Amino acid sequence: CEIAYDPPVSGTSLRARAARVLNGNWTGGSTVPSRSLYPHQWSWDSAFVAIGLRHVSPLRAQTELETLLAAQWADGRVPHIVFNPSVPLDAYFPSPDFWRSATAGRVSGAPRTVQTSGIVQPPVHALAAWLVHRADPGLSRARGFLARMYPRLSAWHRYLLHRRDLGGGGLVSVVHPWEQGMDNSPCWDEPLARITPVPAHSFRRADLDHGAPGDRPTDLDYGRYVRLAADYREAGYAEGGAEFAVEDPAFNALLIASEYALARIAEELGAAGTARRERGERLTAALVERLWDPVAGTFLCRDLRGGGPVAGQGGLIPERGVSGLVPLVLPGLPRVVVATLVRTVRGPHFSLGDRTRLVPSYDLLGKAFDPHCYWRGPAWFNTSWLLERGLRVQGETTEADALRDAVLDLAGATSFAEYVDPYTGEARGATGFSWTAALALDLLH
Ligand code: 9WN
Repeated sequence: CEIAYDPPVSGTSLRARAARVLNGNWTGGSTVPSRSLYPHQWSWDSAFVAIGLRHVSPLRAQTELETLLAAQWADGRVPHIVFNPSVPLDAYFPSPDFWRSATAGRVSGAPRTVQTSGIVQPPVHALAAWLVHRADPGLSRARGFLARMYPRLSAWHRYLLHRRDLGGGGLVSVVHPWEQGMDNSPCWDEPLARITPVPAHSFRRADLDHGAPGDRPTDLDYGRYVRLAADYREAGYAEGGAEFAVEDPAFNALLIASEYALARIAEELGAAGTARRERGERLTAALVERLWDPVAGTFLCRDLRGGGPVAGQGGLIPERGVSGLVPLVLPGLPRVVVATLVRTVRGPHFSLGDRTRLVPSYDLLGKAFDPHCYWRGPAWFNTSWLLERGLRVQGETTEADALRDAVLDLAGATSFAEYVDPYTGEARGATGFSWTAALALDLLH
């Protein structure tokens, strides 16, 4: 069975090297992001992994998503981590004994067979499922892959659209920076500053056993992450009282892209996709209405707990992160928004194709910019893959081709680094990182 999953790979081509990274990180039912730093299954990582893995083993790509969705909660949420029971508790923090999904998540219907976290990550899964299906439709149909995935993916989107519309304007809010996936982005500095951290000595950070402290979030950040997660857990993982509630452009754009993918999945299964397409259009309009800032030339995050002119609607956070560029993946954006976004990607704040080869995670001119610190400046491969896709969707083929070449060059040159210095391309964080290998594989096809 393992042999069928893992076709042997030989040679030194980029394809072979990337496939070997994914084989090395495969645990039998899913892929760890990195053997050292992240020894469990992560939600959006698995979606990106499946997108690349489909070119090497469509069966394993299907299994990757099936394993993740098997850990879905009864309320529809797909947890951001599915824990591997054979990994020691002290290998990653926060571990299952922190989240206590089986007890604290009982009201929300956490699974009993597997331990998970209680927060979520960006919903790239329906898009991934559709792309995985297309890699081998015969295998997918024979295994009933989409027929089994569809109800779970629908419930996942339902959870987000109904339980997470905390601003009442149609968009989804994240209640923790880990949910959005760009953990210590300067976009979170303002809403996080209001959170009282737990004392630093009350937890032990396993990440510092593997990562350079200067490349990782600070202890103060962690104190706040822990406070928010513990409060959410104590509330039984029910929304409502969230002290941190932010509408993020990338999270919502990925939901919309996935909603369009769900429309195509529905049609493949013989159902109608029209209502989902219409929802995608409505959500795109809400995204523009609530998060577009024409002066900044990008989408911004809306801090629902911050101050602003309309009570309960918070205000836009004046920081340019790569998240604000991700809506480029949406086909239905107004033309003026697309033209402005493309100018912003090329302009001094991100300087793509000029001073940077991959898209930095944060504004090069921003006061918090740091080329080495995690999501405060370094360029990541998943966001560059999304931007490559976005530029291509918008007909910016030359730019998209250049970005694709840069992703492939730097993925190989850095041994599939987790992130890189956006100016020099120097590897930072872990190497042998799964989504870097997977998304390079995807761009090779
Ligand atoms: C917390 C696994 C994950 C990614 C996130 C990235 C990082 C975790 C951490 O690693 O977050 O979820 O421990 O720092 O920020 O995007 O999914 O690769």
